[in-house]
Amino acid sequence: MTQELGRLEDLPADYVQNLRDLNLVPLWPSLRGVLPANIPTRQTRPIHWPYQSIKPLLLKAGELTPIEKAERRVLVLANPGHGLDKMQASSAIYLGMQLLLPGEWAPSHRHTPNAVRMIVEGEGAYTTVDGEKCPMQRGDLILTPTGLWHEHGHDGTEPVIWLDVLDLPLVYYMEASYHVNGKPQTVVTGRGDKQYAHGGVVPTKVFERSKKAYPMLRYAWTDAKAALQALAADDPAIEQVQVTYTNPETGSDAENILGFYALMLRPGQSLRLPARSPAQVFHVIEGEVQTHIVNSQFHLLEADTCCAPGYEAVTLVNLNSQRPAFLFIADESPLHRKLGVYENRG
Ligand code: 1HN
Repeated sequence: MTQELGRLEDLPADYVQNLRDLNLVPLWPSLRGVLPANIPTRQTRPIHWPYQSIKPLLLKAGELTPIEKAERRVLVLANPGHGLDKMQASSAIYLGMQLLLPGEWAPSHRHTPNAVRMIVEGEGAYTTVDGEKCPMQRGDLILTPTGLWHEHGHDGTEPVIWLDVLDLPLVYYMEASYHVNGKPQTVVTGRGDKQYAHGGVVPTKVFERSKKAYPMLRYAWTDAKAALQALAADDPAIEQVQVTYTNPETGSDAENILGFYALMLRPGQSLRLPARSPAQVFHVIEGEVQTHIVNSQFHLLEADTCCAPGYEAVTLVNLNSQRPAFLFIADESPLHRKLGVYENRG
């Protein structure tokens, strides 16, 4: 049993004040708070953000705020457990839905937090990252890792919307978050997503390593989906039909702090993900999925997003008995593994 510890109120007020005047604090009244028994306190609540409620408000933002006044026109998917003003989905994950209208341009900048974009809707936009002009199509994942220049443009005719995922809350907490503005980039030849599109056969320079820390910046949905379908067809016994977005030269996670995955649920499949320490985000690329997270059940439609706190099992159910469902997942696993706090509790 955990021993009850002395409270602040048990101490003489003048003693506590003496301590405070010297910038000193007694540990024992707060010890259980910062180090609770058996399982951490989590501010991250299970939250569902339905796309159909975000989209009209995002389009309205397009009318209310010109891109020049926004730089990035984003509605942040904030978790009330952390306080909406903190703009965090979990302790390390930031989520936002971004709108770019035809003809608009979001100027070049770079920053310390790592970002990725998952394209939700629309054709004709592109993002230029480190000189590589990456077309944005539904379901594509595009990286803008720490320090790389990036800007967005749109030559199409319809609004384009994407989901931004950043490790901003963590980098901000570290007092390491800042940006630098730049000039429009010169587009270079040679695109990592073309060179590394086929995982088993990669450019021979792999053995000497390119000078790029992030050799592949765009992961086409057509490739990720084909990989999932091939995996499912190859072995009907695989329960978790999932791929990890990796750095094709090192085989490690695509970015340093957050992990990114695509998951296929077979028609009608119910999949239980074990309770692991990292928090997670689920975003539906195709299909309809029911999620069970702690005491919440969410019915996710296409383009819906939800989050789950760490240390909790999650059950995902494909509600369609004829067709597979496809999810994009972001989590804090690379961070937890690097820091040595990663746990799988089953
Ligand atoms: C950012 O640079 C982008 O480049 C989107 O599109 C969202 C949220 C916080 C900080 C920087 C972008 C962002 C961001």
